[in-house]
Amino acid sequence: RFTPTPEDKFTFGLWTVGWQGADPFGAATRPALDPVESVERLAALGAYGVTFHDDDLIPFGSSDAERETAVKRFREALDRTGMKVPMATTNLFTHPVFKDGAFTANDRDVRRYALRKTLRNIDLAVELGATVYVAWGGREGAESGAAKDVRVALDRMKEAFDLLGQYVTEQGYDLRFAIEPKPNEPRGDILLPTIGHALAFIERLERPELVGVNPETGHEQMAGLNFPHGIAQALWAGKLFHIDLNGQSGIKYDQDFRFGAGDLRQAFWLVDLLETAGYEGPRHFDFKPVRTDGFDGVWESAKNCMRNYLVLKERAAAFRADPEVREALTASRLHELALPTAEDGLASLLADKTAYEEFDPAAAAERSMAFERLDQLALDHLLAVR
Ligand code: GLT
Ligand code: MN
Ligand code: MN
Ligand code: MN
Repeated sequence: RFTPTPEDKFTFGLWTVGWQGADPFGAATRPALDPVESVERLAALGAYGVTFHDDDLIPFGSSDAERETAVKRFREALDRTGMKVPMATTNLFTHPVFKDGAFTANDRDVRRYALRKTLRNIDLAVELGATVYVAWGGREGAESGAAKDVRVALDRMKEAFDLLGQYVTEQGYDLRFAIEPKPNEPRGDILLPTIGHALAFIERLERPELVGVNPETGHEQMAGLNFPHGIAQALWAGKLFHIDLNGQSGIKYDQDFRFGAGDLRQAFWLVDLLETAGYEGPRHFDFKPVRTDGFDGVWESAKNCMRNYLVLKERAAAFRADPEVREALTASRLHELALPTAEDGLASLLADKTAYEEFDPAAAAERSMAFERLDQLALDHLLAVR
């Protein structure tokens, strides 16, 4: 029970279990992990696959020979374990060259370099079987007002995604892009800070059908937003191409806790949503094992990201199956929300005296929505006391 299998489609970034614990105030607390060991251990824990930044696999500045060896060892580990690589991404934030951004750096040479670095890794991503390419613009932003002309920077951002879209189209690649929003950190303010900003941006692109979002739990919550609501809108727009699951407690620095830590109620509603909405992509964990722990804590937290997802999946299913919940949903008129408001058409709405002239707002205002009972039923199921 609560033991994952590859069918659950759990995936992890190499950079998650591989995080060495360096933060702005302290040095690394753990040694580097060999990507091959990560693949093997995650496979043994029941994961479906791994994801990577170019630099996670091939250290920045590697020679062509070193690159070949790293890719070969990685590919052998994948073949041995049956692990998949559904997604890959580019590191456009660690090297100092990206201190003012990548696709929107003021320095044009840096922008051209960032595009080439990305295109190079797209080839590798496709070779390894990825169908989603994530773009987290962590350094695309500013700390002060005049430093970035945001409208012009968005032109450059659009230019970058248009070129990337042209590239995968011309190459005939089966690869779509997923923009990962974040409001701040490491920049004072980051461009495309929320799911909503990203969705609006995507519609301005040359090939909007190739671009969706990769929202991260904690990133929306850093902005005080309701993550399941954001995910629901991304699903509604047909744009949930990928997802980063982790834990966050309120509006503060990016905590990147394991999934299930942080805001547990939002995690419950999120799993309920993903499992009922027919989301079929990987359940990807992007967390940082706490730097207080050794590798025991790394593998323990990786295991528990998956365990917590499965526990919440069971709890959410129990909630949905409970006859009292169904009754409560009816009392709260959820079925009525599902009815079109004016399927009879505008003319008929205008002619309908019961809709306005004869409508009694005072009487309608008196009907209780009965949300309290419904929410307590959810909490009881979440706490497994029903
Ligand atoms: C980085 C960031 C994550 C992004 C990754 C993709 S890397 O760790 O904090 O949220 O998803 O570039
Ligand atoms: Mn994060
Ligand atoms: Mn992320
Ligand atoms: Mn992160």
